[in-house]
Parts: sequence; C-alpha cells; structure tokens
Amino acid sequence: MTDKILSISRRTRSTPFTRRVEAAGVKGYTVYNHMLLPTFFDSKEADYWSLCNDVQVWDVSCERQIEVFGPDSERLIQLMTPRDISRAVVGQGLYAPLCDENGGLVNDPVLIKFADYDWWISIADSDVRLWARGLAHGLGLDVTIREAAIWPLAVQGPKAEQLVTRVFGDEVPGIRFFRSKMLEFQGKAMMVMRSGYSKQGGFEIYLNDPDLAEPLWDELFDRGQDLNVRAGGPNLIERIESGLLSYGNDMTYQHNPFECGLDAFIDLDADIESMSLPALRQIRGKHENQLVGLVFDEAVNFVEFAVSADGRKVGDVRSQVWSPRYQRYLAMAMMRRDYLREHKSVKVDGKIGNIVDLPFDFDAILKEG
Ligand code: THG
Repeated sequence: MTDKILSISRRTRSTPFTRRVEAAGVKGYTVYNHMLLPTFFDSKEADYWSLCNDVQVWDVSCERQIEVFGPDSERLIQLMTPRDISRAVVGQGLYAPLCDENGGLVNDPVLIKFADYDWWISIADSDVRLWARGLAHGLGLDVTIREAAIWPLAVQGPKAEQLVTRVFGDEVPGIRFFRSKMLEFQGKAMMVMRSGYSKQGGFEIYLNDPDLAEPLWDELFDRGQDLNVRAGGPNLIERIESGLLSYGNDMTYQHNPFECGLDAFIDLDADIESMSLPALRQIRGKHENQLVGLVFDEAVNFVEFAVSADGRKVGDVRSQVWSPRYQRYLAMAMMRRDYLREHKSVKVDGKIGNIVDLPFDFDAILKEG
C-alpha cells in the first residue's frame, strides 16, 4: 500500500507539541491511541542515521498514561498483568504484557509505579482505559481510573544523556534503566525516566504542564544544536533491527505472550492474583504460532502479508523493512510452530529467507553470508 494523506480532526487528537512538530517539518503521521504520532521528518532512512549517530526529540504524547489510583490500584494492575509487580519501587517502570482471561494480549505497556497506590499504565495502541474501568466496576474495586494529563517527550540516541543533562541537570546520568527521578524544568518537577522505544539509549520526560511543552521543546533544540539534535519519532528501521514489538502490528489480542516471545515478562510460578495466569499456565508450550525473524538478501513483495509453503499458509508477516546498516530485508513473521519444527527457511516472491530467532543476531546473520 502506498502512503496516503491522513485527514486530521478532533478525533485524531493533537498534542501540546504539535505546533513545534509541524514547524520542524513533519512528513508523516500515524494514529496511536486516537492521537497523532509523527513517523518521520526527513526520510525514514535519514531519520534512522540521525537517531543512531546523534540525538532526537520525539513527541510520544500518544503513549497515554492510564492512571489507576486508590486503595485497590495495585490489585487491579496485578489482575491485568501476569508479570509480578509486587517488588516494584516508586519511580520504577516495568515492561509488562496485559492479558485477558484467555491469555490474549490486550496491550504491552510500560507499567509505572508513580507512588504508593498510584500506578500509570503507559499504553501501546489499544483502549486499556475501557477494559480497566469495566474490570474495576464489575469487581467493585476502590480505584479511580483516568487518562492522565501527561504528554511524554522522548529524547533518544547516543547523545541523549548529554542533552537531557544540560536541560535537567547533573542528576540525570545517575538514573538507571527503567528508573526515574522527579526533576525540575522552569521550576516545575516532572518525571524523567531512562527508557524509550529504541535501543540507542535515552530518556522519556513525562510533561505534566502543557504550557511548558513549547519551552521544553525549544530548550532541547537550543541546547542540542552542537549535538545535531533533530525531531524524530519511533523509527521503523531501528525498532525492527532492535526487535522491539509493536502492538497491533506484530501482535494483537488474538495472540498470547508466548507466541510473541514475551515469556521473560510473565511470572507463571508467582503467588499472585492475575486473571490470565490460569489460562497461561495451560497454554504454555502448546501455543500454535511463534513470532520469528525472516532475513532476505533483497526486498520481497508479500502478497496480503502471507507466507505459504506447499500450497498452504504457514504464517504471516507482521512488520518488514530494508535495513540499510546490514543490507538485508528484515521481517517479523507470526509462523506456525509445526512449520518451524521442520524448516529453517521460507520462500516468498521467489526469494529464500532464513528463519531466525528474535531479537535478530546480526553477527550470526552476517556470518551466514
Ligand atoms: N515508553 C513508554 N510507554 C510506551 C512505550 C515506550 N508505551 C507503548 C509502547 N512503547 C510499549 N511497548 C514497548 C516495547 C518495548 C519496550 C518498551 C515499551 C522496551 N523494551 C526493552 C527490551 O525489550 O529490551 C526493555 C524491557 C525490560 O527489560 O523491561 O523498552 O517506549 N513510556
């Protein structure tokens, strides 16, 4: 499919940064949580090199924060995720799948323990607020659930730490991965976490005052001039190379976390009350599909995203991109495990692709030739 114009209205919500994003020359948007998400500014490939070599500022306001507070907040969060959250400390983020009673993936957010009895669900693209409110109402839980007035701004890339330190001060380098500090910008404290949707390193600033959006954006660009700071957004090339999953693309509620390789973020043996754990304990090892990588020497045309063999469909491609760094065509595909047991490659569009585990291991891939 070729790119089309996106018609923008109130429904495709803008953000406090949108005017600056427009002024920076945004060329593409997608819609995420009913909100605009910039996808690229120069070209996807030029943006990729700027992210990997320098530093970018991303308007990721669409990572909406579903705030759950009140006496039963931790109980509700634990019901929604099969990851044990009991040892989380205030200020910590936890990447965690949310799963329904069948083990189906509802979302894959970052859970943030903002304070005791105050959790933020930093959601991927699905309507978690509705599900959470339904559960809370049905179970009679004592919680308040709302979409918080928070607009995350990510600063990503190898020079991100330098830039964020210039703006937020010397406490920044001491922030560990998926931990945060409350730091001041123009006298207002906001959460700064070492996190973000790339593997180039960086921070997310959880802006809590829309009037500071433009001053914050401008300060990052003023202080980052010598670092070649650019506007950017989650980059398709970088995130596929890094094996970062995208809910709605790589997986949906029809998949379970084992199929997506999220096993490490599930505590099957924990003594916790989580609504998906009984189903997940049953499903483990018996799931039908597995998300894997496919590696081709040249670009491939998938017909309707299908991967077929001997006249039957054996999987489908969920995300794909040409990697300019490795000179390979990379795909993430949801493949039938019965096919994977017997095969190490697929043939699509007349081209052979190797099946590899995720995340991609490029040393091994390049050695294969
Ligand atoms: N930051 C915040 N919220 C988010 C995202 C984010 N919400 C939506 C979306 N991104 C959720 N998806 C992901 C996917 C991967 C990661 C974070 C969010 C991630 N994973 C690391 C990894 O896979 O190596 C670390 C996981 C860990 O060790 O805990 O960072 O980007 N606020």
